[in-house]
Amino acid sequence: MIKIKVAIISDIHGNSVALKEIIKDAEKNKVNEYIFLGDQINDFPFGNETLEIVRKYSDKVLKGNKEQYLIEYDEEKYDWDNIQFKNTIFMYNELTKDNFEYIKKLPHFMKLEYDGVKLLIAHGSPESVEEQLYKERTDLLDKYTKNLEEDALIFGHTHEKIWHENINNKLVMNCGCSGVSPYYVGQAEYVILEINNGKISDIDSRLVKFDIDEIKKKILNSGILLEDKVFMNLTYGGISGHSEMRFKFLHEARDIMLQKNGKLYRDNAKGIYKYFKLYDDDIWLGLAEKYKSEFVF
Ligand SMILES: [Mn+2]
Repeated sequence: MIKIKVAIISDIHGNSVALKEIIKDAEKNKVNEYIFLGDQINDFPFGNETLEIVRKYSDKVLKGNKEQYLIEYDEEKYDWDNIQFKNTIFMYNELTKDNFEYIKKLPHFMKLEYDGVKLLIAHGSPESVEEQLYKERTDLLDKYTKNLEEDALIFGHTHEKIWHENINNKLVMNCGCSGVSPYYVGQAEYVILEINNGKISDIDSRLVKFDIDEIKKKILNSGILLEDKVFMNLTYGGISGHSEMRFKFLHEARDIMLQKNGKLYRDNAKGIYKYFKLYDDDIWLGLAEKYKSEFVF
């Protein structure tokens, strides 16, 4: 009888503090395998530290859209000087050459097998890192499971809370968001999938505490605030009980940008950057002034 415990971790977004707590919890629970579903880095500026842990624990690691941004920025060398874009450039400059070469080689999806149980893992969807498989998108979930050879389709990217369903006789699971979930304060979610005797015997949604004050200190020491304070205020706000503020800020930015320019994306954007909403500095800084009472940096 073989029992395998697989930790599935998605969307860390550079939150190395949360990742360390997840690893501790997984080790306590006798996890033998680790899977990372993409967006390991970007948003919080602790990408190298995050990748050091990811690379130590697993070779089953996917590329997310946040890794893809850096790769395409490297290829195209966009000269976008928007303040909002500085967070991406900061991470691009900070990442070691070795880590950059590592993320370049990561796959968008992977087929895995544990004791006869077959899994298809993806960041967004089996076809795209950027496609969003929300729970309500039954059309897409049906499309991707109808002819699925594997027993399970497992993904992240939408930052919904962890959910799983049986669709077309397949397990469909969104593994939530470990590093920047808008639904928890100082808590990270991940999944422990247990395979026992050739069958999935348990799906355990874990919630582990992490120290948001430690993240605040690390942000202050990182140098990112010299480039742009707004993005860090939104990201830190998102994990410290102000995700509503973050949500409202970005929606207002979107509305103003559309009213002002009639578009959200750069004309010269290619690839994944066709999805990257880039706001003018006057909008970005204007809203920062409006929301400054809720900012901590
Ligand atoms: Mn993503």
